[in-house]
Amino acid sequence: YQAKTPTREDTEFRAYSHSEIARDAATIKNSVVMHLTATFLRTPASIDSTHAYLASAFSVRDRLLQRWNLTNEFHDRIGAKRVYYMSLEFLVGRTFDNALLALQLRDEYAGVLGDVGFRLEDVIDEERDAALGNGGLGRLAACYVDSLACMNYPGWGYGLRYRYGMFQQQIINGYQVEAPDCWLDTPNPWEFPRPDVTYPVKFYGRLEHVPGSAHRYRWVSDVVYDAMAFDMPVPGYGTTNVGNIRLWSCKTNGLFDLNKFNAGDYAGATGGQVAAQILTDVLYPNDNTNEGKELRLRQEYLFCSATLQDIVARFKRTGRPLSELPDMAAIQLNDTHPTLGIPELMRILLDDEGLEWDEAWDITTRTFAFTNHTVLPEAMEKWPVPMMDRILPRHMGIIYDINLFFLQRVEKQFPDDRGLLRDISIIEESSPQQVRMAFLACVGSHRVNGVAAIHSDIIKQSIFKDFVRVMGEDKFVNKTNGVAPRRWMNECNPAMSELITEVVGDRSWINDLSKVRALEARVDDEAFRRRWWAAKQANKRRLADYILATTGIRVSPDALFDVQAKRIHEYKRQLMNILSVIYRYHRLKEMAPAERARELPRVVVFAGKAAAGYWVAKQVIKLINAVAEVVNADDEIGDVLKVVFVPDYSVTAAEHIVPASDISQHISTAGTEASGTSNMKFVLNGGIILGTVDGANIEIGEEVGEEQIFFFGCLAHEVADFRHYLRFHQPKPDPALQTAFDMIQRGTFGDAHIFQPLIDSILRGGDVYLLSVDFPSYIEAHKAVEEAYRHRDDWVTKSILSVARMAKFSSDRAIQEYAEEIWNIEPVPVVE
Ligand code: B1N
Repeated sequence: YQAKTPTREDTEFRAYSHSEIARDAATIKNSVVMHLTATFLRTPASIDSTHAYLASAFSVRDRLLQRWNLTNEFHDRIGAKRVYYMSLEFLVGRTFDNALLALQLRDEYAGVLGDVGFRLEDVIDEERDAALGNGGLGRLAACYVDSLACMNYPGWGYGLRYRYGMFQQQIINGYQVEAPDCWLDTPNPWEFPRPDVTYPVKFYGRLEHVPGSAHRYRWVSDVVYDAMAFDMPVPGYGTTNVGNIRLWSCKTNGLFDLNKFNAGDYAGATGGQVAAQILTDVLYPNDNTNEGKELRLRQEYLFCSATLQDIVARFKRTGRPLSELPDMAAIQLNDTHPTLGIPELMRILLDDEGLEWDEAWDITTRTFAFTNHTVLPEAMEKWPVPMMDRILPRHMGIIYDINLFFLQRVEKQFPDDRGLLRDISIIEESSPQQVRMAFLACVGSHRVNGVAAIHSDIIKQSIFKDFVRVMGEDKFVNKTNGVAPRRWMNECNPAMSELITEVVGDRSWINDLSKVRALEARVDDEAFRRRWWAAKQANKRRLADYILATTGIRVSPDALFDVQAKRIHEYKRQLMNILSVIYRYHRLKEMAPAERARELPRVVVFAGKAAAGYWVAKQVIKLINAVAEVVNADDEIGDVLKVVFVPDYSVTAAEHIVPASDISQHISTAGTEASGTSNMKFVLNGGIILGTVDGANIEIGEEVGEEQIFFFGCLAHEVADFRHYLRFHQPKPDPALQTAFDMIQRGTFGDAHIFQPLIDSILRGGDVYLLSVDFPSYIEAHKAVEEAYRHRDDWVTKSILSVARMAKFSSDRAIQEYAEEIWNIEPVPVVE
């Protein structure tokens, strides 16, 4: 690749692409009308809000792509080192509003849309979420590319372009029912297809050793698919920088089988295309569980191969020797899902580029770093050796060699420790043998990090204990998660954002969250406090409307809004929450009307999806809905207690729910939630946490101060003993918990027997998540919350102080730490 010398035409080209984005109404209107007529064939009579959205989105996209080009051309030209964030999930949500805010064109577009008869809010609502992720891990990836763009760091996300994202959740008869998320059935303005960026990816086949070499093989296979790139621009707020998420889509590299076609086998003729497409058809809807399916392994490999080929090709265009790859590229593995990138880079360096093992290994380990996101055993990726050997024979061979050299080193360091060799081996000696992907990722990376302080400590003492001994403690670091203030404050909470802007004096806090500290000075300002409260109330009214629209349930914005919104999982203990609601309902029923009228009215909001095959989680959803139905219909109870399950939780739903919480619950069994990120979002929006001493709750408590958080429950170091005890002894539920069980068993919420397995998981199944242990302190914590909420003055103080002290949890802080301590990259503002 040789850049050509610029001609006069090039200069004109550049003058166009460097031109400032036009902000005047006439130009914007022109471009919207152009797309309405020329891209979508509308006449004034046939414009609906769908097309008003599409046309304005395409008009914004034009401007973004111009900046996209500038950004990447600039980074190429100055030879900037880039970070590549490899993730099987990017939970982006909507882009239109985010882009308008970033380009500071929101008012302009609102004006132009108003002229043609549409409200911006309605037009925004036409966009479908890009839901290419399950939960926290995928949303974290989206926040991180947002921060990269906003902070002018050169870097891209890499992922898969699933045709069907996270399924849509319907609630039918109280049960979750999954419907496909056909998000690409309408035109998607936020992706740019790149047919010229396509790589072949091989599967199966056999190996031929290259004579005269030590580690070089030729991999011969007939099964070759094509991975084609689609680029999603990531608008940076307050910068001309535009980031990128490059997503791969799979197809066959041939046309179709002409022989079969000519023989009349039409289905067979396109069979290969169908088989290829399947690879990027669906996102696996598992959060914190490893499905272990062969298709998933093939997805992972397609992703890793295309990405590494692309990174190496881009590097080779610089003309530098391969030994300098780690000076130009840092690759971050978002959990183990992209770990095959390690043997894939080794394969490219050994087989395609002809490097020797030691040099290839040195380049590889200096390039990769690995983030672990969970300690749950059921989430640990392991692949059967026979499966890996059949699908990826070359990679299996490379993994064996990586393991061999690693174990030789361990043996030299700790001679005669057979147990250590067995425990630390990348290959687990089970039958069949399994490849432990977390170990491979650890051995192949120069840094391993956890996602909150407690989590990073735990992994050093558990899954990576032996690796700390062998590779030293310095390899294992902490990078506490963060969230993007653009989406999770400025975009989703305009009322509060206006107040912050007023206090700070300008909008600079959106890219520099340390400035929100200025709020502390206003905490005693009566007028300000009233406006703060009013902003929260406005958000609660907005959520009440959303609840009415999605569930038909009417709730009072004057009640305490108590929210638990996250994936449904036993370790997150939605069951404990609903059991406490049942107990509350029981207490209310026992009261005399006058006493009941003095109770603090509360709306308990649940939202979240269960993995399609996770039976227990689905029963929990059913129980929540069964309780909601009875409680909400009880005239004696009225507004004192409402229970709501908001269906189809998504990024967009979260943008409605998060700003409206008074308290939010993050109540995982201590030591099980690696970090959590919604805990940060809720507090950044002036909500208070009711939570366990787990994940990032701990650091949030340290930052905001213990007056500003309600902790309860046993501590992580106590869990093992409780679990051990409960394996051999039935728990004796305290009276409150027993009351809740009794109510269910009496049939208060319908057929008791459907819920018996949930009760049994506590009474007979060892109560692995320690509900019986934490329930009494949980009930006490609820009382403390109520008491505090009744003192509105103190509550507002807590809310303001919390937001003021949350700067640490900006993803900008997290990304800066990664950049400086792991990636060794620098911000480079784009200049001409
Ligand atoms: O990653 C988030 C953390 O804040 C959460 O605490 C953590 O639970 C979440 C397999 C996962 N860990 N592991 C997953 C997702 C999909 C999958 O197939 C595991 N998700 C988390 C961000 O650090």
